[in-house]
Amino acid sequence: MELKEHLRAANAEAGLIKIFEAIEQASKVVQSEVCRAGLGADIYGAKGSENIQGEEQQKLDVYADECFIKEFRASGAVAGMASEEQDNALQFDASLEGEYVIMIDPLDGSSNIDVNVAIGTIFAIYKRISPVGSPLNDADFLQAGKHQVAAGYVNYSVSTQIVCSIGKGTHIYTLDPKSKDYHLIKESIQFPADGKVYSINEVNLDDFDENLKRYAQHCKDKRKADGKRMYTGRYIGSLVADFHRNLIKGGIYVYPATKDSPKGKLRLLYECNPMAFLAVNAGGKGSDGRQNILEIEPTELHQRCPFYVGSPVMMDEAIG
Ligand code: P6P
Repeated sequence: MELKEHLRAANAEAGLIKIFEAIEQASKVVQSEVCRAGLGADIYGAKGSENIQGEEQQKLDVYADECFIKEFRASGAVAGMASEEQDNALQFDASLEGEYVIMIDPLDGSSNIDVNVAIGTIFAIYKRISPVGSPLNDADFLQAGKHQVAAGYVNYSVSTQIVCSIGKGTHIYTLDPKSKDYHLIKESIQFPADGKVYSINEVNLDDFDENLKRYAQHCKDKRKADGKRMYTGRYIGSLVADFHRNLIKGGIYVYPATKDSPKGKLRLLYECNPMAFLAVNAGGKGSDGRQNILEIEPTELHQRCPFYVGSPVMMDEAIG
């Protein structure tokens, strides 16, 4: 079943279906460039500019951002969007009957582009708060994650997949390279309750709070009945790739506050909230280490926060 048909069968609103058509189209354009990195168009490497985060933008970061802006603007369903690559939120023509706003990380893990490792697009979709047709304001974008009406990611990997939820389960769709359509391959995937994989960059170990140091040591020390290690570490440096493996096999991903990133590195609105929405709709959990991350009331567009997401048993063990 194609993605659009599956959404229609789930009674998704017409505007949401238009948005997912835009995501499908933009992701196919990005995928065709990602898989050609180094060939033809000069899209490898850094663009020679920085985003508002002060991070060096890769050429594909900017290219992907432009692709999604174009398709969302053309969809007629999106009033505006906030992007990791844009200092401020973009407002599309206010006269459009766009009922939705979108937060997006157009290409997460872009440092992996040059080494041919999986990267992703992460998006969160909300109903606008301001009246349709009027100018957007900050409140439209600074909504708690629990108000998301949909979220998802595109995983540009061995195959290109969209994993998304409209609040009724989390589903996986694979792009058929021949038909160029996304087809449902897994409906209502469930995060395994427990798992054996932890994804943490332990170069920051000395910065971890005592509780996380305890948990990291627990993962190192825990043995099975046969004396073999219980856990293994897997950290790809691409949130989408690590999350996707953990969603299927069971596991936990943690990016805590560190000396380099005292508020955490990941962004609440377009990385943590959408991934937590997917996790919760698959029976998993998402937290900032203290509370359900979907309850946090945002104050800034690009605010960062510590992030724990994964199998519920592992999350309870890690957070205590
Ligand atoms: P570090 C990529 O930049 C990203 O936002 C996530 O996709 C990834 O998990 C993390 O940062 C990697 O950060 O500091 O461990 O290299």
